[in-house]
Amino acid sequence: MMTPMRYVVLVLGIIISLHYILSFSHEAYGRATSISNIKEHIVGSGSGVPPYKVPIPEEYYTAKEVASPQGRKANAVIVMLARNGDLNGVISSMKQMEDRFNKKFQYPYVFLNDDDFNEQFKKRITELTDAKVEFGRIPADEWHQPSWINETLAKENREKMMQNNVIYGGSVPYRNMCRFNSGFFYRHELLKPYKYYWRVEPDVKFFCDLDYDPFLIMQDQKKVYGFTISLYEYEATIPTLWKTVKDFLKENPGLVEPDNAMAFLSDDGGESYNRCHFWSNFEIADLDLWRGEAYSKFFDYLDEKGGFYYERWGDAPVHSIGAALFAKKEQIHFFEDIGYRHEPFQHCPQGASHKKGKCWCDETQNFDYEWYSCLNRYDKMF
Ligand SMILES: Nc1nc2c(ncn2[C@@H]2O[C@H](COP(=O)(O)OP(=O)(O)OP(=O)(O)O)[C@@H](O)[C@H]2O)c(=O)[nH]1
Ligand SMILES: *[C@@H]1O[C@H](CO)[C@@H](O)[C@H](O)[C@H]1NC(C)=O
Ligand SMILES: [Mg+2]
Repeated sequence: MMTPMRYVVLVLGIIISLHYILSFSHEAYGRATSISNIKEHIVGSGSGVPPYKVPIPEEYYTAKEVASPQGRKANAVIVMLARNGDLNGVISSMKQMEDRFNKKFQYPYVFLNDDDFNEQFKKRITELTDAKVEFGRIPADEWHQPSWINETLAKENREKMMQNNVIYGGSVPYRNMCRFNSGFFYRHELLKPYKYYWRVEPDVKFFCDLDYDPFLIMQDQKKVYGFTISLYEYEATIPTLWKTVKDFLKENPGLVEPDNAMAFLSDDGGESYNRCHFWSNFEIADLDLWRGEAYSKFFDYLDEKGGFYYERWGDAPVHSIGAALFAKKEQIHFFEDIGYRHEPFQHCPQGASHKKGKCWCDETQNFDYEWYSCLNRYDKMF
């Protein structure tokens, strides 16, 4: 049974609907004017294919840009160490790498992991680029703490570091990562064919278009190590590193490059370490610098002393000391025009290079000459 109230509501509803339908008839040509007309509009074309599913014809797409002059290209690779769980951060970094640079240059990628990358990881990564992508697994002995490390001592030291709130001080995997990046990545099977690499990490930002090939600059100008940010290392992570470096140099006097960058590392001619290092989450470098005799011996010496596990030696100071002592200072290149951020620091190109790269970072947010930066030491060498 309909109550009178419901009856009134129903009638009012019909009146309002009619009013709307009739008001359309005063509207511009093309609007629905009758039920049959509306039907025509809501029934599909019958093809069974929604229009958006019809591909945009090929001729609308622009040809792939190729930016290498005269088609020249370096023997180079983009390399990223990551876990399956880092996927979203990896994707974010890689997409920016492609958009800002590699879409034009088509350098291949190598992803490395201490575990197998899963299918979802490989699928999402491969979708992001037309360049070749390879996924590699790190041999177990190049990742895990070597058997000759005294675990009792290593554990005691990790616990002390945790009590002192040293960042990653209690972590073994972090130490494995630092040791691997210091002494093994450049020997990996998948990196063997290459001479230059660009190291990328998850969740970094690239702020500017890079319209030239940095690998060709490295090659043509005989650079071996490129950086964007330099800063001081935490003393607590490297208490005996410099003493170990000095012992190594005493035992191997012939290995140091005479025109080295010691002035970047030390303010007293090598007596003490000022803790300056290039931030290795960004590196464009020559793999042969690490593969060469000097650095190979240097890494083996450090590894034997155990500081990667008894302390928490980072790959950043280890690479930096290696580059500064075994290369000429002119071979270490500051990529001023690459806008880059890895939390919590960023390098934002200044002046002309900011405009040239169409950078989206705020020029005033720039680490270069902040109190914790070492760039002034780099500048002073020249
Ligand atoms: N496969 C693998 N990759 C790792 C592991 N730990 C770190 N990495 C990778 O090694 C690189 C450095 O690790 P991060 O955790 O970024 O270390 P960080 O840059 O010193 O510190 P934050 O970025 O501030 O956390 C990144 O590319 C990581 O994805 C690990 O246990 N396994
Ligand atoms: C390992 O380190 C512990 C703690 O410092 C020490 O007591 C022990 O003698 C060491 N073991 C060896 C085999 O050197
Ligand atoms: Mg990182």
